[in-house]
Amino acid sequence: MNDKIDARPAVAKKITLTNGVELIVPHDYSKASIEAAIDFEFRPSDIVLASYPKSGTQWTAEITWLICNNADITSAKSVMLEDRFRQLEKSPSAGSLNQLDVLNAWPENQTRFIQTHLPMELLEKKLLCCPTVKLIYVVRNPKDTCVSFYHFHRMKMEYSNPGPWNEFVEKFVRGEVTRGSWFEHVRGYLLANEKYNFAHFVSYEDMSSNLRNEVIKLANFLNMRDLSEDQISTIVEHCTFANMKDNKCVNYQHYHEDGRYNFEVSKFMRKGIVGDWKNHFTIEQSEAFDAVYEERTKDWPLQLKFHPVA
Ligand code: PPS
Repeated sequence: MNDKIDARPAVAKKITLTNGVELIVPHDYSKASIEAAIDFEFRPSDIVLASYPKSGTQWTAEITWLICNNADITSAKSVMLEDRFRQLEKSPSAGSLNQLDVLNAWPENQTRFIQTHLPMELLEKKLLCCPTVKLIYVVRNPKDTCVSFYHFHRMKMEYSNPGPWNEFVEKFVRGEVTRGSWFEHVRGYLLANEKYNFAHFVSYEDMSSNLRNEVIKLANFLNMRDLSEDQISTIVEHCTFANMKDNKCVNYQHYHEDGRYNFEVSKFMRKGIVGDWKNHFTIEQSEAFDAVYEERTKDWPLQLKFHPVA
């Protein structure tokens, strides 16, 4: 690990919004950009992909974009995913465009693809104003999410220094990592969906075990039922981990080149597997995590099927 990473603060950046909600955000994100995102006016044709970080967001985004664009892999291989699927709350960095300006200037007759890690409590009001918005939520086994997030913290410069693994797991469980508690994030979307039935849930594990099936289910949700068998096969093939890992439009190699990520520490497309937690959690850590999981998910309207993982 180089000096630049070691110099990062160990504590994540916490902001308090005007409405009193506390959020933990990447160090380069501002209160102003989060508040602007919360006030964002959705359009009826928007597609919104929400997730806790490291749940398979970019994977689901690529699939969603291809489903809605006739499996156009030529464009998908030439235009960066972050330019096709805009992150709602991202603070404008030096020389880059404000995502909200780009989204607001989007032609009215074209679908906007919007990605967010904001909790549902901050989006609910505006989303409910636009009931035809297609909301997708991707969720992943929290132990694998935690492992992936740990390695992401190690290599992403705007994040806090994760410290050693055993400390990071404890911070993750307490919700003291960037973006806050996994439990609260998932719970918020599950409860809202229980109430309004407006979202399509997809799991990393289901995509890993049967990607074709998940592509078809997502296409049905998006009312894109006319995709041919060949187009579905094209999407499935294009979105394998092996292919996405080598695709410069989705693998964030350019962030490594401009210094935002350090791929010598860990890559964005790291392992892409289910169950890597077994290589990181001790038996004691795993049992402690399971106990917290049981407690924190008791009141959830639905028990997610990745738990427990064999
Ligand atoms: S982020 O930063 O929140 O947008 O990250 P996110 O995209 O949600 O999650 C990154 C993890 O997803 C893995 N990934 C994939 N796995 C399997 N197949 C495909 N095609 C794929 N694309 C991305 C990526 O490798 C990260 O997981 P880990 O476990 O770290 O490898």
